[in-house]
Amino acid sequence: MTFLDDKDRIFTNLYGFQSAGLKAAQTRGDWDGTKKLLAMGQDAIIDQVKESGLRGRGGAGFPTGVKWSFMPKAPTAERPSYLVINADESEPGSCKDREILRHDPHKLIEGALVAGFAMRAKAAYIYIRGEYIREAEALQKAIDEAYDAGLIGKNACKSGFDYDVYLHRGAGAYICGEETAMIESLEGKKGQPRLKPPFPAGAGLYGMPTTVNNVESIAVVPTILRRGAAWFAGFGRENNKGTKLFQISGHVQNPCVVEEAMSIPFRDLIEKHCGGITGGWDNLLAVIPGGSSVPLVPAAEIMDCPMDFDGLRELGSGLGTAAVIVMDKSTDIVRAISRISYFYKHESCGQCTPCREGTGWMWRVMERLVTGEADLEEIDILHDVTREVEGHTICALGDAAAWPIQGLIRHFRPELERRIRDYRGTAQPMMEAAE
Ligand code: L3W
Ligand code: SF4
Repeated sequence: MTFLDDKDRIFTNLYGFQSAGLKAAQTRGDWDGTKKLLAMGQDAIIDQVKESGLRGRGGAGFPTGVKWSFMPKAPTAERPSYLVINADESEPGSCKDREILRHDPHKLIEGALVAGFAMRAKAAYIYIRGEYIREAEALQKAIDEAYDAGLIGKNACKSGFDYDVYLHRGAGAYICGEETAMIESLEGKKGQPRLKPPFPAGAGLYGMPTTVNNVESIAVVPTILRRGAAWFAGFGRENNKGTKLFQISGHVQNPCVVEEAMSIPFRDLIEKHCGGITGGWDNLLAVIPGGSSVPLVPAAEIMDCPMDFDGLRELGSGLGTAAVIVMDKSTDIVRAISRISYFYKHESCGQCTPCREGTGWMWRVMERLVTGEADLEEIDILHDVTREVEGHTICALGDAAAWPIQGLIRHFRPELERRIRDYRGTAQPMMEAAE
């Protein structure tokens, strides 16, 4: 395995060793010749992004250049286009966008300009999660600097293109990270997902053509254009290209956020950047590789898995946001998944029945499994309920609530059965203790 060299890192201030301010960002190469990038023209920029193989970094992995190409070629004053940047990073385990917002905000703002220009947008709205207070301050400071320097706003970078960037703070609802709920929230309404289609590219913010992209997806674009699509596509493998921010938490020696080549095998990622598993490799139990929405993968299966969209999909899981949650053998895996169930029950917006009722139902059975109070047959009933929720809801939160439980049943059924046999009544219900 070849690891990513420092010279190939896009996020050169990820750890905040230097200032996040404009001057320091410029010494790192940001805003260098942006006018020339824009002079490539809209279609050429979109083609480069397509050729780079960049896929959305917010969880779904939709090809970024293809998404941009859905936007109208000739928006009008009555029907302008918008770019919405999803900085509502709320997926348990995810904390990569936070580092960009804190330490490399100019990469995001420059990316917002270039992406907005390419899709012929009038403005960008960056929707940041309410809890990211310092990050919002850092980002607003960088936006103000960019306006003062003439990099955005009227005649941005002296390109003749007028472009505004607005920062909008959320109020703590996970569901506002879903793109259409985010759009509703931006419009001043309660953040609840819309039915798709229509996709935002057809009818998004204020009913206008809109693209919603993740922070990382936008922030890498100026570097891709400067260094070339082929350079970016040189990392990873077919269909899974580029560099990627991995966020590794849990039972590793050094939890961290790190930029690596896509498709790095799990074992190499952890050895190189995290100093291994606590208690050694034999102590690894399971990994949730893409944030709390994706099913866990048992230790033996993930060791040599390429950490990318296809590699993890083949294991019945997913790359998601690349939030890698590592669990060693000290983990009560049933309790861990029950806690995730509680999260989805709490965050369900409640507008569709399978999710509103199903998330509560699934969590209550999970709690009975934690304490061993459940009957054996409830394992299959629980699995049936997850199948009824999955794919039958307006947005992906229903799937996200169902998949972790399906993963638990698939890989840890003997443990569930053992608890029911041996454990009945000996553990405290977790949420009663927590609330
Ligand atoms: C036009 C078409 N546009 C698809 C667009 C669509 C969206 C993108 C992907 O969920 C997942 C979710 C989480 N014409 C289109 C089209 N599009 N077909 O492509 O769409 P979709 O529906 O596949 O995904 P989504 O609704 O955006 C995102 C999962 O990511 N997740 C991560 C969550 C992460 C956070 C965070 O903290 N950052 O919340 C982890 O697994 O569960 O499955 O733009 O409009 N024909
Ligand atoms: Fe709301 Fe859940 Fe339906 Fe999504 S799936 S719209 S969160 S009720």
